[in-house]
Amino acid sequence: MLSSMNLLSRTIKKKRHKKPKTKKRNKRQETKEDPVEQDELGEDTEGFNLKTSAPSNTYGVQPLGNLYFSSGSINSRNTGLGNLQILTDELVLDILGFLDGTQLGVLATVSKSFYVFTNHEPLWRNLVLDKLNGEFLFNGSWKSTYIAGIYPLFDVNGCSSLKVRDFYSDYLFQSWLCASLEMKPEWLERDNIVRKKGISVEEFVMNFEEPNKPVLLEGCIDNWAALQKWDKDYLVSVCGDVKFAAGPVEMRLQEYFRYSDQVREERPLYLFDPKFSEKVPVLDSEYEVPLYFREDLFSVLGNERPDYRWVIIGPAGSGSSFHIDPNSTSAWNAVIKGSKKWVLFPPDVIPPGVYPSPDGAEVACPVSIIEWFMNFYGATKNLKRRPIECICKAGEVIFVPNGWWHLVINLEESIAITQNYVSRRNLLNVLDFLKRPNAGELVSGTRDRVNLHDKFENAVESTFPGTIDRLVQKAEEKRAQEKKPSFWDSVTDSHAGAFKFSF
Ligand SMILES: O=C(O)CCC(=O)C(=O)O
Repeated sequence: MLSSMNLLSRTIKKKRHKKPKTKKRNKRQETKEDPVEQDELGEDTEGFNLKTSAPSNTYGVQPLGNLYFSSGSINSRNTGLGNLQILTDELVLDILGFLDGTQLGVLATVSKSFYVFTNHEPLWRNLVLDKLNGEFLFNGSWKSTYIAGIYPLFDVNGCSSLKVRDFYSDYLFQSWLCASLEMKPEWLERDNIVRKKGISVEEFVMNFEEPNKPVLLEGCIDNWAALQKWDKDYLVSVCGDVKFAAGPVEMRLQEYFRYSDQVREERPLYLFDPKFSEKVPVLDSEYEVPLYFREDLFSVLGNERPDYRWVIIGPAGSGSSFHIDPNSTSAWNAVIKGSKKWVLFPPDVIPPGVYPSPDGAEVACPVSIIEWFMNFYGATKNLKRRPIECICKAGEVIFVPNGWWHLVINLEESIAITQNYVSRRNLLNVLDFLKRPNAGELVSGTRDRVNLHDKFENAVESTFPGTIDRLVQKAEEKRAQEKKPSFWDSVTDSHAGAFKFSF
């Protein structure tokens, strides 16, 4: 266990699109809303637990604060960087990112400091993904994977790593820490989502879809063959050598599993493939859209509809950082193996630590999901409007209403299916979204971003004539209704907080 420490906050900017682009308890609701006392007692008073399988390759990097307890007070980070010591660690790494593997190897011999910086695993990960483009066998670390891929005759197993004394850097330390931490129990215990089993489609629409509220649906995929069959061995036997999108590359499934079985890193590559049904039709035949989500108006676009269904596979610690789903669609996400922790904020509450750009096209957020938990989860307990949270387990399906921010982390190796859809309840939202002036930037999952609005509107109109007009009229009536004061509003004086009578 580590003692509590101050952690610096690192952010990255991402395009707003939810899904990575291809190319590139059974607690009921009543049990949930009380844990204020629990938070107050538990949070921040405990340290962090390291995973038993935490990566050991730290090169001896220590957090900067430890420098003040060291007798020599020398930071070999600075002495070994020479004139470059004035640069931030992030900038040093950005510069090193321009070098190839041989150059990094040569630079590593210059000083202890360069040795540590040039061995930073994300640099080697980028090189592997760039140069080997999905054609690699993960070899325990990204550096040795790179060397084995580029110089197959070189014996990477003979290489050992050195520990450097007196190297202090919060940035590098935190990167290791985030790869090594277990989720704290406090981060997992809040469970305040409404859970339903066996409700009718009408109840779902009235209580959740229409008011745009999340719900966890139990028992609605019990008939899926996938639920019984899909595990690592089965998937490898059916499609082990089929390539799937994982981060910026396409990898054979068996090679992805070889990677995900070994990897311990802050942001593991996540397999997130929008074409799995076409690539492996048998997978398509082993699940079906749950009853509640069968109305999907984007289907009127046929092959021209934006990407809408994904198989999602990842090790513990992988997941999706805060985002809103694309094109103002709603989604469902069904866990087939493993379990996922969800944190959801309504559309009008921006999660702490998340900074969307004014045009909504980009989002800056902490570098990793675990970093968000370390630095921002605690802030959610002071919010007036707390997030909806849950752990979604195998056989359960979560409904993610349009516009809701959400973050997901896999608590164990997980396999899931997700689909995004447009029903009549959010058709007008989607059309509005597609018509925004910066649609070319915002719309995702399709090549023809700018014309999607007109194509979709025309296709809906010709398949379901009059539907859009009826929905517009209904929305206007609802707005008028909401503006019209109720009887009690009309007889009370809202400013004085008293009754007003005008006989
Ligand atoms: O990682 C996951 O399973 C969640 C995926 C997600 O957030 C999404 O599909 O929008």
